[in-house]
Amino acid sequence: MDDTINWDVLSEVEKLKYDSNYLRGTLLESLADPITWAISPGDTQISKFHGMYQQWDRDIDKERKSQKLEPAFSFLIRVRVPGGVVTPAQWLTMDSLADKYAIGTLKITTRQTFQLHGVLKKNLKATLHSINKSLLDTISACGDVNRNVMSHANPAESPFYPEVIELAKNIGNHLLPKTRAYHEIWLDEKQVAGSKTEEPIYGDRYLPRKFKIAVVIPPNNDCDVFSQDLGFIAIVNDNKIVGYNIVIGGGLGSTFGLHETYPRLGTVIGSCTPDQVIDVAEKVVMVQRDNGDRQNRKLARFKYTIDRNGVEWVKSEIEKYLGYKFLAEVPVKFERNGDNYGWKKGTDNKWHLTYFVEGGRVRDLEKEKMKTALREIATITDGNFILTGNQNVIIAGVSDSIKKKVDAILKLHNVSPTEISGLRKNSISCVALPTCPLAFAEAERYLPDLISKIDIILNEFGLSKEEIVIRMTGCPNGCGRPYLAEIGLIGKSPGYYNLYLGGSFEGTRLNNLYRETIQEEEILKELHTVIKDFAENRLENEHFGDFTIRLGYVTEIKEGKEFKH
Ligand code: SRM
Ligand code: SF4
Repeated sequence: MDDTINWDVLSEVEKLKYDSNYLRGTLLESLADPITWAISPGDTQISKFHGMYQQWDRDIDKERKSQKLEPAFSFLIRVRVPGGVVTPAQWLTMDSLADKYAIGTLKITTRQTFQLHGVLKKNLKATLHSINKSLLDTISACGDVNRNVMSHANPAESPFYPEVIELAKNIGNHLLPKTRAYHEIWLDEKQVAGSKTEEPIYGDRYLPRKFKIAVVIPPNNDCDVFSQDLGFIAIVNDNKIVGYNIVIGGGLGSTFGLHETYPRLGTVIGSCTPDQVIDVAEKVVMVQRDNGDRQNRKLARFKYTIDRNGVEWVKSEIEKYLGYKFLAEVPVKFERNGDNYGWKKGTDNKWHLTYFVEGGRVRDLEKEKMKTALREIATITDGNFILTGNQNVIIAGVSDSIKKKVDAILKLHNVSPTEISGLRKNSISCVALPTCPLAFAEAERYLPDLISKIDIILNEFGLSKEEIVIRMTGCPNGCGRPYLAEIGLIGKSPGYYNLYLGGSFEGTRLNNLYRETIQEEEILKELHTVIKDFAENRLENEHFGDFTIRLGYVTEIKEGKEFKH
């Protein structure tokens, strides 16, 4: 026990991390306990660092309670896939694990990775074994550490893709915890007697809170770089990447009623050369480690460390840790967030198909067999799969002959890319019910139907092709990055949502509250009015979000602190 620390004022999780012997906790005992499907409360925190969350099926909660049974506990497993690149063999492993141990679906997340839902405690070890055998892992996919590093996803859109994806992987690897706890617990590695764990980057209590990093190549902002704790924006000059602008302190989570919590867009603090990026990432993480709030987890993200101490102070602190100063910011221009769909040929002379997966849920329906089709493609492709930060998949790097086969397989299983509205193309919904314990309302299971209804309105005004970013979440934590949407819907209670307008198409502006706690009928009525006005009074090429600000439907939010929910 470290007597210099006043444990009484720190959050409970700080003590758990410290006592966990570098993330071992009592997980082995919890796994061996046959009486319950759950793990101990302390281990539910520690297991996050190993890439899993204990959950229960909320759809059958009441029934279980009435039968005096414990909730139907199971686990969400989140994989670590830097930049979302998955080989065909890895895709096949995940596909079969979904059927064997999970609920039969693969969830592509907003951070370019897979989640399996519904894995029982008794099957955790076998699932993790298979994932690791395929050369993927789940280390640090969750927990108070750096999470899955995101990267520009589409190889067809930039000749710099290979450089950027390599960088994302290197940042992710560099920031992995050094403890062997994961390997001992899940992969049966023997603890070396007398060996001492050290965490030079994280220390013995890891970070105060989760930490997120992304690398993007303008003009595409497909990772929503301003929502990340730390972002790197490629600066291209003379046909090469000459450096990266550094953005710090983005973050979206907030809590209804707690006005000291708010979404915040990242601030650009300068730039660095490509070979400084890993050093910069390490030192930014260390500054947050040493200055983040360890008493109140609601205020522990890097964005609050920055707003508490000031951007200039945090910048100078990072420079102090680095031992050198940042270079000046170089102006860059973003044109959009989201994904560009369809087949595109890259400068690598290969074909890349960006394929829409609604809500990121890969599954087979009665007639449309997406999961089967993607499995079959994995058996014939000569390229990779790339998961995008917008919950889609790119069937990447295929030759001419394979391209034809991919099209044929998609057609055979009735899941060829079809003409969908510009609104649906730009939609994201978080998981929400039934698995997310924090959800107040539906999101993934509801947004597709709501979009069909909004599409009728868009159609009425000849706007069905108009690209408008819409995002829905079941609570204000922001997992679907709704605060950056042109139309944001955030669940308040079953069937009720706050409606936000005014985000920019480029992901560079927060939206603002337009209507509070409304149901579907009212959402549609409100949107009908605004969409009609947009059709009649927009400027040439004006995006919906910009229009709602220009016309005063909502005011522009300049700083996260102004945000209201
Ligand atoms: Fe998230 C918690 C799902 C991206 C902000 N998020 C959760 C949990 C684990 C609920 C929990 O703590 O028990 C959700 C599990 C639901 C389920 O059943 O699967 C969950 N988050 C997701 C995913 C799967 C949403 C999706 O549909 O794709 C995304 C997984 C990303 C990944 O692969 O790592 C996901 N979460 C995000 C993002 C977006 C992003 O990172 O780009 C955010 C907003 C950005 C940010 O972090 O500020 C986000 N999730 C949160 C928060 C609020 C954090 C905060 O600062 O307050 C929570 C709650 C928490 O940490 O206490 C949370
Ligand atoms: Fe759950 Fe809320 Fe995240 Fe949706 S936004 S997945 S409801 S925590």
